[in-house]
Amino acid sequence: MNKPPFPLSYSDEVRAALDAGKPVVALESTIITHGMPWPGNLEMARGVEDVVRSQGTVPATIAVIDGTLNIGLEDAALEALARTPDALKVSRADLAFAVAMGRTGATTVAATMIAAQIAGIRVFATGGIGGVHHGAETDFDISADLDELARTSVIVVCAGAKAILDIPKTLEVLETKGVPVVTFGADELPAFWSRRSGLESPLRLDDPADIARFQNTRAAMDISGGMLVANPVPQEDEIPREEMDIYIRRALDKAADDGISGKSVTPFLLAEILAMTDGRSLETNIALVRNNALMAARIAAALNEKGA
Ligand code: PSU
Ligand code: MN
Repeated sequence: MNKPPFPLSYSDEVRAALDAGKPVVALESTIITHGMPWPGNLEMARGVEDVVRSQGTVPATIAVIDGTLNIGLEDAALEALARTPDALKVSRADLAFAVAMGRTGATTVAATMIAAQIAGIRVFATGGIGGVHHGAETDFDISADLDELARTSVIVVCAGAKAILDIPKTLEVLETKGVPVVTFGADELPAFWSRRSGLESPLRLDDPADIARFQNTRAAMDISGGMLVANPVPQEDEIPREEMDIYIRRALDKAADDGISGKSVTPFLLAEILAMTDGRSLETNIALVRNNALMAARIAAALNEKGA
């Protein structure tokens, strides 16, 4: 039986690239609506798209707009979304809800992976992924991003996990689920705003072509699922770990005092840290997303080369 169609739309630029077999990089939108404040969020989103274009690859920012799953947003739609902080934050559980009910929703890493797979896009750049939260052994707060990485064959480039998460537990869950974690150009896993986490990376590669070869080999062996590429923030943009740890601890205490739970936890912590660092964390955040977009573009180009 054919699946019934659902509202799906491609930007002209993405449609043309996919038709021509040109490399495309998916970009998420929760970072725009829930990860950064206006107007820095729009500036970030546009800048990141331009970084992808600078490599001869095409950006596909993904979101649900009034019930249509958009693969690539025209600039006016991108701006409108950036001005909609009350957009739904949609993950695997509610991506189809937003589509079915005609709502507007920003996609998390998990939902963006699903959309990328629908479109045949194999690489995706973000800032940080969701993971296992501190205290997950009692409140079970583990992001759906981890399950998605286990089941959907898309390479996700991030700057590591933020220490607002329990990074050792996040690594354990990824290992259990069979998700490769590859740090680019370093032995130590990065921690988002900081280049160092104190944890050894499970795998290391130094060339985007090797990342492409690794993922292609997994596919050839029928090993389905995504891959997490951790790309350390450039040195000149980082905020050292010792300094970040202080802000993170304070934000976590406040979240506990205020009884924040569920989907609100990550956005709450990010907003608190932004306020505490007087916007410096935002500058670092923008720099690392751009750096990840560049890496994703290089991997997408490598995947496109014959024989990779
Ligand atoms: N982590 C960040 N910045 C983000 C997010 C996570 O450092 O913006 C967003 C991503 O879209 C991610 C989502 O997929 O939050 C995870 O949310 P949750 O923990 O509720 O699954
Ligand atoms: Mn959660």
